[in-house]
Amino acid sequence: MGELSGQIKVARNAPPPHTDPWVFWMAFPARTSRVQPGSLTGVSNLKSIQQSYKLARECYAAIGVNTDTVLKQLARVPVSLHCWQGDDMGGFENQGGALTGGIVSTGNYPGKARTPDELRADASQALSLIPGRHRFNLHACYGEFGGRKVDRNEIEPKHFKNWIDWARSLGIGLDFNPTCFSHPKSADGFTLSHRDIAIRRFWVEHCQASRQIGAAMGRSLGSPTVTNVWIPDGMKDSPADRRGPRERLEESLDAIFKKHLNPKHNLDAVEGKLFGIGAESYTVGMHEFFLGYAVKNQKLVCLDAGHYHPTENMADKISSVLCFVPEILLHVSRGVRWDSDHVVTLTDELNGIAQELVRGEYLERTHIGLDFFDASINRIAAWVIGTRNMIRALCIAMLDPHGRYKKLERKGDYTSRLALMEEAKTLPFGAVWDYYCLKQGVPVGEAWLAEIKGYEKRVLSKRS
Ligand code: RNT
Ligand code: ZN
Repeated sequence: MGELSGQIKVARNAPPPHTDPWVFWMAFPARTSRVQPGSLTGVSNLKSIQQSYKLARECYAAIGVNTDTVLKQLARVPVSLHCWQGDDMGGFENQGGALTGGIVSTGNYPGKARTPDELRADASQALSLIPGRHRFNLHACYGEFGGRKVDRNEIEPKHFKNWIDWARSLGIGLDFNPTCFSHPKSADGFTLSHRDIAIRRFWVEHCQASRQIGAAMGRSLGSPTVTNVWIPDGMKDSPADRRGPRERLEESLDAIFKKHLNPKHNLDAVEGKLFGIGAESYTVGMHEFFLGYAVKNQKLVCLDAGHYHPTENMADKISSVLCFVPEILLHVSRGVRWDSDHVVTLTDELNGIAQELVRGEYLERTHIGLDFFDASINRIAAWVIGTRNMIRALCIAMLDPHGRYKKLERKGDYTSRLALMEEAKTLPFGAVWDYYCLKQGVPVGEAWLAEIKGYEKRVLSKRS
């Protein structure tokens, strides 16, 4: 009994105690107005949610899991929503550049955010439908440059002032990324590993400026910004020289990270990849390269769930990598055939990631972010579906009686371990999840969709 208590460590970048959503719930009951008894139908009915939760709580208590404790822990895990789902990675440089770098967003669903204010409004709408307190992840090309041409190596914290003010008003943290693509100086497919030293220097300066912006964000919001470097560098066909670009990349990264920044403000992450569209034969910054770099320099490794061979299990990498680096960043994503960026759904892969974070007690060393692009459906709904699934998977993993599995494993009773793991797959976690949404003041079950449809009618449909 009580095996779970004390097992789940909360994320280091969790909101400060005064923003504990359970206190928030008491202080701002108005936020719950969308979830009034009688205003919803079917499973969303308040009374049935409470009754179902009561039964589920008893069921979990019988196997030593305290659901109330789980929900408190769950509320302390932030997920960073990626800005680029809101506008297909367009950004606001207003220079008419197309998305390049071997990544692509397909679809033309109407209502895409065209301005920073629209994107903030859309993101606020998404956040209001997601239980808990989360974060927002910006790319450098989402700065506000007042109609001026500010090149990537000239960006400054002031260009992100409105984003910082917005984040502060919501009580959330920000994360950041240099944008080393969709730019004339990345047109031939190389940036930090370019053979031309002037181009390399340009991208080094861009990444240095990005770290400063990350630090400014972290300092003003009181929560470290994770600044993640990903580059598209690679070749469509087999290179003659695989070594040169990699050695140049290491040199560029050393220059970028030379300046020490306070980790309370900025944390550096590096993200490797398997291949990109148009760069199928050679990726300079492949996983082994960036893993090695991160271990050597004690940086965060960013693991993107769509960046490995399809039969590789990203979840299994977590406990390996965390033997050697202090913390990790996750880009939770879903690969489908050639694409690495479908909306996150509640798959075995996703549950596997959540299980590893919970069972390995890695939440306080992990920064969970999302990375998918879908322009074929309502973009705000894509955020909500993907983020709710990430949190739902964490909820399921926290409810799992993994302490019992570990005991059985230590005794060598693999039969019981397998039997219990299978039984757990049909435990009533749905009732706990619904109750969590209710307590957090966000729509229960499918009720969030009506909010999105209303917003689409009121706001998105008016955009050309
Ligand atoms: C690309 C990487 C990277 C990007 C974002 C936009 O394959 O996953 O994280 O998706 O920086
Ligand atoms: Zn990614």
